[in-house]
Amino acid sequence: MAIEVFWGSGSPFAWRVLLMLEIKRVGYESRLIEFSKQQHKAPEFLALNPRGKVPVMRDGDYVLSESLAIMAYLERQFPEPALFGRSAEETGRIWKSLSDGFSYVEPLMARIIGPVFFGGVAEKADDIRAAADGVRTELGTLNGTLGRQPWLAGGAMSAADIALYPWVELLLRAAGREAAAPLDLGLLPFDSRFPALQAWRGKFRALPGYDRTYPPHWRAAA
Ligand SMILES: N[C@@H](CCC(=O)N[C@@H](CS)C(=O)NCC(=O)O)C(=O)O
Repeated sequence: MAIEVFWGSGSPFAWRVLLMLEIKRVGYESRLIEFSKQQHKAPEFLALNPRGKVPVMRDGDYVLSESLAIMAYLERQFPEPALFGRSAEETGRIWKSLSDGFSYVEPLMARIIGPVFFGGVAEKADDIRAAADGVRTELGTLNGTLGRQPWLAGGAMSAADIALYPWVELLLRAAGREAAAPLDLGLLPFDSRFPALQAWRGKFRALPGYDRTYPPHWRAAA
């Protein structure tokens, strides 16, 4: 029985897991959970993850939630290509970058993405602008890193790239929304402001299997 992945369209956490599976060329059964139908709060899903969040992975009798935990599991089950490093130094650099992402970069991005997609832009405008200042600084740092080396943690794509990539896409989707226009987030045009990050996005889009990971409702709305 193939690994099953329960995911939601546009969830950056779920997108990481799909990318990891595609990059490792692991076959999997896609179980798309529809948030609009509250499928993530249905008893069958809560039995897999009582928090009612995607992603969830099921491999035989083994069920796991939390995107980074699933990525770590997949790395042990399917070691090639190595995405958490081959040496202590590489592993340290990858976890440093992952930790920068979930500790500092992603929470700032979430303060922009949340109100743009779910409402409250006018009330939260000051906080969004403050978050955007921080995001620009963080993206500038990442852009500098990617100007010196091909991937966030060195010469090879790693879990650090895979974990951050969906957040960048989600941020840019939010930045392009009409609701974000009055905020002047200073993120667009992305390719001239952050050219190395733009080139890095292009490498993701060129991955075999990338299309299968792309949020279906984004495509439908395009
Ligand atoms: N820390 C979790 C976060 C998962 C998460 O927040 N998933 C969101 C989608 S982006 C979700 O399922 N939200 C539904 C809800 O909370 O009701 C992970 O890394 O997997």
